[in-house]
Amino acid sequence: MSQPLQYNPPARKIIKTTCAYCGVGCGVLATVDEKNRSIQVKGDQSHPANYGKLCSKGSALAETVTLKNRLLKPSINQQECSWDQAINEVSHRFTQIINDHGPDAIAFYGSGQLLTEDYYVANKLMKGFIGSGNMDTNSRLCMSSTVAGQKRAFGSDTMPGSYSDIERADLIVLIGSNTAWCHPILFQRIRVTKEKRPHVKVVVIDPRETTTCDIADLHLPLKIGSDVALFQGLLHYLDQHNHLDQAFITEHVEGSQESLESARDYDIKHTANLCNLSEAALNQFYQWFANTDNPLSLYSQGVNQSSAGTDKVNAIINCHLITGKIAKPGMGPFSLTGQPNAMGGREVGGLAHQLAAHMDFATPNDIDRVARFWQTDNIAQRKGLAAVELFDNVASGKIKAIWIMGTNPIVSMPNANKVRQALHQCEFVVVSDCILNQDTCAEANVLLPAAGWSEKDGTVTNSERRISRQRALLPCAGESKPDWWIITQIANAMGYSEAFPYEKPADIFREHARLSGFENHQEGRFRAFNISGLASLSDQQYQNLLPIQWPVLPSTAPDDVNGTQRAFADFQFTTPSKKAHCIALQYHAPVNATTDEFPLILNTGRIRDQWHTMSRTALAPRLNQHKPEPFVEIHPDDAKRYQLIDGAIATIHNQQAKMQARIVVTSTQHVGNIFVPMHWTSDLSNRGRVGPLVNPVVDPISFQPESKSTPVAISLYEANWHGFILSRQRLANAITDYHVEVPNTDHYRVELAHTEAFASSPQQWAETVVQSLYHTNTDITFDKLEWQTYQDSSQHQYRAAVFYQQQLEAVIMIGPIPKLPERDWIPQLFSQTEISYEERLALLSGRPPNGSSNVGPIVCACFNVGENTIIDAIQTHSVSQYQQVGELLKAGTNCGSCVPDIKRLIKKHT
Ligand SMILES: Nc1nc2c(c(=O)[nH]1)N[C@H]1C(S)=C(S)[C@@H](COP(=O)(O)OP(=O)(O)OC[C@H]3O[C@@H](n4cnc5c(=O)[nH]c(N)nc54)[C@H](O)[C@@H]3O)O[C@H]1N2
Ligand SMILES: Nc1nc2c(c(=O)[nH]1)N[C@H]1C(S)=C(S)[C@@H](COP(=O)(O)OP(=O)(O)OC[C@H]3O[C@@H](n4cnc5c(=O)[nH]c(N)nc54)[C@H](O)[C@@H]3O)O[C@H]1N2
Ligand code: SF4
Ligand SMILES: [Mo]
Repeated sequence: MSQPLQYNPPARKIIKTTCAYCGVGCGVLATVDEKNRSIQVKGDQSHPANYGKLCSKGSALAETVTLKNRLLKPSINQQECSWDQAINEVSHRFTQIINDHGPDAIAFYGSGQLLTEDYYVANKLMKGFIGSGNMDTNSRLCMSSTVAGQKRAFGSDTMPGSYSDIERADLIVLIGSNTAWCHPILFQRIRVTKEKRPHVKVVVIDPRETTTCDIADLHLPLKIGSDVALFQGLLHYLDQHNHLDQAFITEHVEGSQESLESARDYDIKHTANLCNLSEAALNQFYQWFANTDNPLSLYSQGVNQSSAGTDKVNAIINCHLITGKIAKPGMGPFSLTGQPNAMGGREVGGLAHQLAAHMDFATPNDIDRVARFWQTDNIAQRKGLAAVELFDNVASGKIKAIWIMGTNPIVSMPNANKVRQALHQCEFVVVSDCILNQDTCAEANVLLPAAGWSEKDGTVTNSERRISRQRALLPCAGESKPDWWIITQIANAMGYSEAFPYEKPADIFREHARLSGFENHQEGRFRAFNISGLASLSDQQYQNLLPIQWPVLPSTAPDDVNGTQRAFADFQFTTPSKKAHCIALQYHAPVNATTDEFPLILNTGRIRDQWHTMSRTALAPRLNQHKPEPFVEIHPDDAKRYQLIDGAIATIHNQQAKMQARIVVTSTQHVGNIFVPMHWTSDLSNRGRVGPLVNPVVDPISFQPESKSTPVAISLYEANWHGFILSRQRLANAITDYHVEVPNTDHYRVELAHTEAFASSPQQWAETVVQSLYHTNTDITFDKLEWQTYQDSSQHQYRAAVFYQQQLEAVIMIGPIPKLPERDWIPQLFSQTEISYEERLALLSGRPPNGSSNVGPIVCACFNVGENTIIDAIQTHSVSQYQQVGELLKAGTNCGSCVPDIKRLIKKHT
């Protein structure tokens, strides 16, 4: 078995790479200390995505490069094994299942977090050699509506614009995008643009009043799912008020008549009604769009994750086509991609209906073309199953083996308990991941340790079609290996070694680049995805590749380091006629409506400092403090209706499942909607996973799930008691009905609530808990711990502080209602070698000692500045600008992700 040629970090230990997280694709400058296996990061000033800035997640990357929770060795049925054994087992079982049941009995489920090279090899193995279309990816849950919409409009999945359009636009429309939290560096670019050019207008179209609204001139809190109506209304308005660009339409657009016809009923009154918006607000937006030469429409999951996702995408594109406001500087529809390589995965054909290099099963001759390029006679002849159907087929037993790479479907798929059950009963499950206790790993027969960010080497493509290098900074942890290597080994073991001769990522990249140019520009058609200009990069040139935007044609590369800033700049679209397509559309409400039994719509999404299923961001203590617990946001009217109290716990349920989350009463929510973040897993919260509730309804064209609209019911969770524990040792298991863990630097915090009363007393319960913490600890035994307790039986209050010698080991506080003593001042005590008399008293009284204050929930993750500290500064110094808070406390001066929060506090407290 050949070993992967590892990228050797150069002697100079500052290495340029790309951030591990979102599709902004920021350049990172890493200073590497290989001896101590640690890095420091800062933004790469030369990278055109971020020009030196990083958001809160990017800034904390160094804290995630830890061996804690790492998956370090391969295993078969929980028994550690060698790589040879693991590879033999996988290839043997796959081959056996293919022989017995045919290739469609096997599936791969990949991820936009794989590098392009990993993804290319996985897709080639499944579609080209195993001979089934069953390779799909979590991009199905993320980008597939955009893929389908762009394909309908432009003939290919190609986003025309560039980030530099942000600085050139005069109207920026953010549709279904919480840019401030999910694409923070682009949000900062928008903010700066607005500061420099104050006439620039920003419109936010989102049912929630998100942090992104901080810079909005207009917020349209539309009814969930009604974007098609809103943009059909705009199309009709543009038509009625003579804003069509007839010359552009005649030359470059097909289908405009049918499209305008389909919008005829959407006058402002009717549209306002469908969207639950005021006519005046709609009119304002329509006027701005009509009268601005360069509007830029950035959109994300509020658009894609819908049963009308593809139509929403086309509804937006239609308005740009009909006015000719597209493929020119500062304007156009602009899909924001989610994952670091959401775009790269589509380039290699990671979705089940795609083949490779923007070729697919439906386009005549593509199958034959790719087969000739790959030199295979076993290529799949038809598309495979899309994610939801794919897991349904795992559940029904039609798919007997599945290989999951770089994604956590037990948390992120809709109806996620069904996915867990499906994997549980599946004959053979292989999981490649870097994290040990990720939910999906628990269902694996074979667990393969993948190299992670900081160890991997390859390329990713960001939202603006820019290919950047991700470079290895550190050696692979333990026995982990890069994904491309793992897949190549399995391909070889299955007998396909001639087609998988790769020794390093550059070999794969060159082949991928060659395929993109293979028989491109034939039969009167061309494929926009063409990077054949990079097909002959030497290893050294690949190593040094600068961020570059596709297409990259042989005539331009590799000398032209910028590639193509604007796709379709000559208005030659990738359709047979070279014209773009307007699509005739009709608005449909989300598939499942509310009922008396399930009267609320559940909307789901992201928070500022966590990344998806938290496997990596939760490793960085400072990222766990902004929103430490799963929560549900609900409008005050609904809270009243359902008798919910801010700060208490709610139970949310529907016919599929039930979950619990902390209640946040806020008028930023629409009446009738609730919002729950997608992030919490079984590992950190026993009842905080929202995926099990999400309905598995999909868009009929893109098959993307409707993750933003599920009917549910809500009620108050009436716990017998509430509590929290802060402890130096980690609790092994959930000990109460409601249990959420918040990892921190030198201790763990667990928030608790329980349905039953204590069997005997809180003291006895607390002793049992602490005993379990020190059960396996050899240095400290339970009997050596010193206890201080306070109990008020009449008030049902209990507080305990546990010490070993002079150090704090644990704090436990219990009460009958959710409101418990403040705890934000306690963490610092864990770093002290001694706890003073005052501090001991304070712990028992549940109040910070005199003179020290409770900092409140952390707002600025970079400098650990709490809400109370900021409010105090605002009031003491009569602060009116967020920059003043920066001068006083440093808050907001590093990554800037908390600036909207600071501005809100200023607004509220001056
Ligand atoms: N902090 C952080 N950043 C991330 C990620 C992360 O996990 N954490 N993940 C990355 C990934 S993979 C992705 S895909 C992106 C997602 O980035 P976004 O799409 O910005 O994030 P979401 O929070 O999923 O959803 C965006 C908004 O859509 C709104 N919405 C819901 N329904 C509708 C609707 O019908 N119409 C409209 N117009 N809006 C609606 C929601 O209220 C929500 O505020 O973020 C990326 N960036
Ligand atoms: N309810 C609801 N559900 C959603 C969404 C929503 O808005 N609401 N959004 C959807 C969207 S847009 C997305 S993108 C998905 C994301 O959902 P997932 O993809 O399931 O989430 P992650 O936590 O990013 O999972 C990535 C896994 O890959 C591992 N990993 C990281 N790097 C590597 C690597 O290099 N190789 C390998 N083999 N493994 C690696 C990580 O440890 C982690 O376990 O969730 C979707 N689900
Ligand atoms: S915006 Fe933040 S998470 Fe996204 S790539 Fe940049 S630093 Fe990383
Ligand atoms: Mo995503």
